[in-house]
Amino acid sequence: MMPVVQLLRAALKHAGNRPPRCVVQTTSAAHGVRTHASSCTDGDKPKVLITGGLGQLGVGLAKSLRRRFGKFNVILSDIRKPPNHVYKNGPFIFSDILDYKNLRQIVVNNNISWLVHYSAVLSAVGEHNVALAKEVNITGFHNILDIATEHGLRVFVPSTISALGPSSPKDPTPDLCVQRPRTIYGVSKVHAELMGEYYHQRYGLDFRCLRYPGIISADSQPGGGTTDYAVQIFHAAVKSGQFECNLRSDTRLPMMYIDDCIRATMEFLEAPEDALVSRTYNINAMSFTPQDLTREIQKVLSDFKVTYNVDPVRQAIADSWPKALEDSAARQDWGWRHEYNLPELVQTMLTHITLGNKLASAF
Ligand code: AKB
Repeated sequence: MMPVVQLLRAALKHAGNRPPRCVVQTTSAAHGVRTHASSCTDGDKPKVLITGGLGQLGVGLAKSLRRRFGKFNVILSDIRKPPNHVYKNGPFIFSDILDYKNLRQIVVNNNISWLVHYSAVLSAVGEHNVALAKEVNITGFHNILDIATEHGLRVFVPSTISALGPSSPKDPTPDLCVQRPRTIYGVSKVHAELMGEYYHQRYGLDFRCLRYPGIISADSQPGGGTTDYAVQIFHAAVKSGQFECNLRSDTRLPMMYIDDCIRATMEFLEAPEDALVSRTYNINAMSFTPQDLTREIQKVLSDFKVTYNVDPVRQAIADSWPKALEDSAARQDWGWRHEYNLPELVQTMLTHITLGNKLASAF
């Protein structure tokens, strides 16, 4: 374990130069100056269901949505049993997206109006189990689409950099371009983008989709993705001071800190329909390689060492993905702005993990 006090002091010293965080309220958009993320009155609070709630993003999003719409208006769901702190913090129910009747019952019984669909099998695991990825990511999504259409829900589905492939323009990748991904996960994301947009124009479904970069978070772990190294490296840096990376040192990928991802999702969910020129938007924050990330961590933890043991499956996937996403439409149409760049990400992650470990060992 690295000396905690020294690490915290160094991380906080760097963090001292950070600009203050603010929630964007008013943005100048193509449609003139408008307000979004405005506070809701009691009568118009949505009732939100989050599927795949125990993955990397569900608990964080539920926390923000509950702060905004009230604890009992946001239901987390999954097929796994939640940890105690999740169970105690607000409504949690069993929901299997492959069980149409169960899903429909939940939507009806809880008067759901917004559905955030986070259940998915990610890129690396998907390549090892194509049948499962096909079932969860495609069949499961059909259930979501049909139920959302039948009950007039607003439905948010994340796409990701995985929906692009080797023939897509890479640096930066525009919203509209050739999409020929080489993974079942990527194919399922293109399918989701296209089906959602089709249901929007055919049946008026309020479908909303953001293409996420790799998401980096301190207190929730990703599960089976290609960008996972960028989370694991921080835990290893704090715990043991060394890390074995499964991607080549020069693999440049788009990444985003979880707070930016959650804020983007909230703001996009709340954006007025007439502001949305499109239903699928890129969002971008920063891009880096394992080598860039290592150097930045070494500014705080100078003895940190990284070795490389490349996983050919993950490397092939990463090589087919964009290096940066072009996100000017999201910035213009609904006011997207990222807040975290690489130095801020590193300071924040190291501080959170160090404090988390310190607290855990105190109990
Ligand atoms: C993965 O690596 O599979 C995910 C993603 C970028 O969609 N994090």
